Amino acid sequence: MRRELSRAAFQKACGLFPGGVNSPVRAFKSVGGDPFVVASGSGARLRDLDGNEYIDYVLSWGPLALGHAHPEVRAAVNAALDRGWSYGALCEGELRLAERVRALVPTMEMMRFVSSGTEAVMGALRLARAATGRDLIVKCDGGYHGHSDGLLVSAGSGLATLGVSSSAGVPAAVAATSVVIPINDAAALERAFANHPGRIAAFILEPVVGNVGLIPPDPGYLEAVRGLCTRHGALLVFDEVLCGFRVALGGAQALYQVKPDITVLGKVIGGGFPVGAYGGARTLMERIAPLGPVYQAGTLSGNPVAMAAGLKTLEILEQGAFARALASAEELERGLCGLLEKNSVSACVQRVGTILTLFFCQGPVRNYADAARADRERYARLHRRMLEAGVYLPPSQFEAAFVSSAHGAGEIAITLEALARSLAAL
Ligand code: KE4
Repeated sequence: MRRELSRAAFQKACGLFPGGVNSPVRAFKSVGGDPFVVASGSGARLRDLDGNEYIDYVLSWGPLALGHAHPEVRAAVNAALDRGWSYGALCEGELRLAERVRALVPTMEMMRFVSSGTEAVMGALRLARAATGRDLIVKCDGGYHGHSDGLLVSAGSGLATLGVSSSAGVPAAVAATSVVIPINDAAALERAFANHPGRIAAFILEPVVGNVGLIPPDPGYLEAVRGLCTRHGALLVFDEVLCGFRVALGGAQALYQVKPDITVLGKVIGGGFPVGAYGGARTLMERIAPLGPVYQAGTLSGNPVAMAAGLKTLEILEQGAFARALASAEELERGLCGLLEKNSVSACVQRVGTILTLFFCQGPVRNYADAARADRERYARLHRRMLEAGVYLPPSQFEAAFVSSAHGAGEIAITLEALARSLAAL
C-alpha cells in the first residue's frame, strides 16, 4: 500500500504532538510502523490520506457501535447543530439521553454526564470515598479506568499490595491509595479487605475486561465480589465505559445479573461524541454538588450535540442494530477459531458480545499475568499483514477488537479471507 501522504502528515504531527498523536495507543508503538492518517470513515471502513481503505475493528476504541457516519446519527446531530451547540445550561437532550440510559441500566437511578470516561471514573471514586469516609480504592492489575492519577497504578509484587505507579508524575502518596489485585480472584479481594480493614472505599473493575484484551469474568466471580463489597461496607463500581452496550444492551450488569453500587459509562453513549456518565442510587448521587458536598463539574457536560448523537445511537441499537453486530461478531469468532485450528496456531479467541480478542497464547486468558504470556511480536506481525490486506485490527495485543452493525457478512468474509492468508504466512 502507498502511504506517502500519511507518512508526511505523521512526520508533521510528530512536531506538534508527543509521539505524533493525541492519545498514546494511536501511535502503533506495540505493532511497529507509523500509523496511517485518516481522511474519512463510512460504515465499517476508514479511508486514509493515500486512498487506502480498511475494515475498521477499532471503531474509535469502542464508541462507534453503528460504524462510522451513520446517516440517522448524522441527521440527529445536524438537527441539534441547527439549535446551537453548547448552552452551559440544562436542555431537553440531557433529559432524553438520561431517561434512555436509565431505562437500559436501571441501577443508574440518578446520574451525572461528563465529557470522558476518565472524568466519570474520577467522579465515581470521589463519591465512593465521600459516601464511605474511606480512602483506599481496589483495582485490578491491568484494569484501565482512564488516566486520573490514582488509577495509573499496576500491581507491585504480591497480590493485594499498595499500588506502585506505572506513570511518571504520580506522587507515591497518591499511588499508595490504590490496592491492586488480579481479576478473577475473589480471594485476593478478601485478602485486600483483611489487609486494610475499614479503609477500602470501593472496588472498581471492568466487569468484562477489555483493556488487557478481552477477559470475561469467571462464573460466579462478579457475584462473589458483590458479596464481599457488601459485607465490608465498600462500594462496588462497574466501569462499563468499554463493555457497556457492547456485551449486552444493559451492559455487563444485565448480562450477568449483578448490581453495582455505581456504574461508569462512556464511549457508546456519546455515539462518537465526548460523553461519559456515572450514576447509582438516588441516595448516593444526592451527595454530588450542588445538592451535596461532593464537587464535580464540567464546561461541556451534557453537550446538546453529544446528547443527540448518543440518544440516536442507543435508539438504533435497541431497534435491532445490536443484534446484527452480535451476529457478525459470532460469525467472526467462529471463522477465526476454524482458521486457528486449521493452521495449528497456538492462540485463543475470547469474546463477549461484540468485543473480542485473538491472544497468541494458549487459553484461557483469565487475568493480566495470563495475557502477558501472549506472543506480542507475533500479534504485531499479524497486525501489519492484516493492515496491508485492508483490515485494521487494534494496534496492540492488549486492546480489544470491536464489531459494529455496519460489519455485515461481506466485511466478515473479507476479514476471514485476509486472516486465512495472514495466519498461513505467520
Ligand atoms: P476516556 O477518558 O478515554 O473517555 O475513558 C477512559 C476509560 C475508562 N474506562 C475504561 C474501561 C476504558 O476502556 C477507558 C478508555 N479506553 C481506552 C482504550 N482501551 C481508550 C483509548 C485511548 O486511550 O485512546
